[in-house]
Amino acid sequence: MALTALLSVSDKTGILEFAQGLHALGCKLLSTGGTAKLLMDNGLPVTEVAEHTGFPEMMDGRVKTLHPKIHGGLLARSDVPEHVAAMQKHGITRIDILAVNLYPFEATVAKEGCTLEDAIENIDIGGPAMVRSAAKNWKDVAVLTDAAQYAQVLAELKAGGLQATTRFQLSIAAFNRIAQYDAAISNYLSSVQGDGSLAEYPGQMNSSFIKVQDLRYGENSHQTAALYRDLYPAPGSLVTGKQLQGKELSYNNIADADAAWECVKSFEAPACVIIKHANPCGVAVAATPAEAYSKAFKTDPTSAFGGIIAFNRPVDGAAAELVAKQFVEVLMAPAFTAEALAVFKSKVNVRLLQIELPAGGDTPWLQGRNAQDVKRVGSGLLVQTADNHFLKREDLKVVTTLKPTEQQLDDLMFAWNVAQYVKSNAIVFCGGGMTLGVGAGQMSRVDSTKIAAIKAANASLSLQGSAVASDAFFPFRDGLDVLADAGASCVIQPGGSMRDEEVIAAANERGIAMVFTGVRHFRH
Ligand code: 93A
Repeated sequence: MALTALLSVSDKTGILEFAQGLHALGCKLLSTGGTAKLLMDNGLPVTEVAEHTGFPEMMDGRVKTLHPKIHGGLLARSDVPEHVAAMQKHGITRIDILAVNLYPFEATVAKEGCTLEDAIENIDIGGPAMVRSAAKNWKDVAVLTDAAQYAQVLAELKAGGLQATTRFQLSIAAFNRIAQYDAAISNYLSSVQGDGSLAEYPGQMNSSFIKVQDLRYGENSHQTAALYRDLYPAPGSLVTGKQLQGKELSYNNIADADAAWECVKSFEAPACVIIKHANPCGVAVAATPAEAYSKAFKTDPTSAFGGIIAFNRPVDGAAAELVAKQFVEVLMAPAFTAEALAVFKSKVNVRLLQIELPAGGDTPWLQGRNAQDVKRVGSGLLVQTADNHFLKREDLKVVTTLKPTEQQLDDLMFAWNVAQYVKSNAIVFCGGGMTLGVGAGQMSRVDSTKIAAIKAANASLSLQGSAVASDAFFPFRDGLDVLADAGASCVIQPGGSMRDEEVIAAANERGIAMVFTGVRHFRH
């Protein structure tokens, strides 16, 4: 017997070709108003749902397919005699294939100036009802909720019929889609405040994530893990990246790659960032990626071994040659030239990750950034707006008698930028567009300062005349004394300590120029 397909789609992409394919296979086509019109205009024989049910579409289309002839046709089991008898008794025809995509709720609420009324009108009721009916009855019905599924279904039908596994996969995809859709509605509606504006945080935190891949294991080998992405990831974000070659990315690779990518994107000049254990162990800006890499590598060659390296410019042959001399876990960039790819061809284990950055925009550092940061705590969730504060020179307040020179200001701004991506307590010595010593993640600021100085000494880098950034204020003068002893000539820090006066006096005494930012960059 000929199959019956019901097509009801808001996004008409690919539907005509799909319907033509079904028609060529002898399928009977049922359709709702707008979809039916498109198919008829293109010469396909279509029965409108209204004609099929004997009820017109009504109430502005709110009631189109909510009818026993539709839901009976989707829910009846072919292996239950009572279901088959009920169909016969009530003149219900089986619907074998259902293609539905829903009213564009997510796109509607994403539009500037969307009113509550617009949003409500775009809540699809009949579509999800049909999708759920069909997905529940997957043994009898194939449900398509995405144009990307049309080709495979047609191909299998042509080859003699749909596989049961395909119908089951389609059912899972359908329930996933409905869950996302309902989450979007629930998140949106619970954010509407009394005055009609939207709250920054939804009253619900319904997640809309899609699994990207299972990972071999988590942070340690006894932990299982997987990577998920936002339903609509921001362009230029890590999860939009494409792995060009190399071993499978691990959990730690991905965590470090994210740290590297967020940091490198924050620079406007060609930059290179080398990350180990989520902290930068070398950051530099230069005229070319190759130069930036050489400088970044010099900060801490020992730690850079097996690092995650990110560039904010295409990696060319020269940069690739240099990087390939070391053991590298992951190399990421907006693009790789043919010469660069040739260099890594024989290094099959090196993971190359290409993440395209959207062109233009006044704020390239904001591209692909999350608006929110989320952290699990016990059975709870901490949510905050992401640390997207970027400092402008005019925001700086000079607090010492000695004023920083233009060159020192450049170095201080660079150091501050890096410090934002270093785990607290963060102390970063810089000079000439590169990091000279990084002290990260210590419980005391003075220890971070000592470690940063030790790191520079280990790499035989001079700290004489260097610029230092501290992610938060110095609670006492001891940290300042350590960095002055190491040779620093200027310091950037938030200020705001009870003992600011003591710290400023120490800077004056040690001949250091100091600026306050008024903001801090804790990162835990
Ligand atoms: O307004 S609804 O919630 N009520 C319905 O009964 C119904 N049936 C299908 N929305 C309904 N649909 C949706 O209409 C589908 O999910 C699809 O998005 C859209 C297709 O309408 P048309 O074919 O007229 O463009």
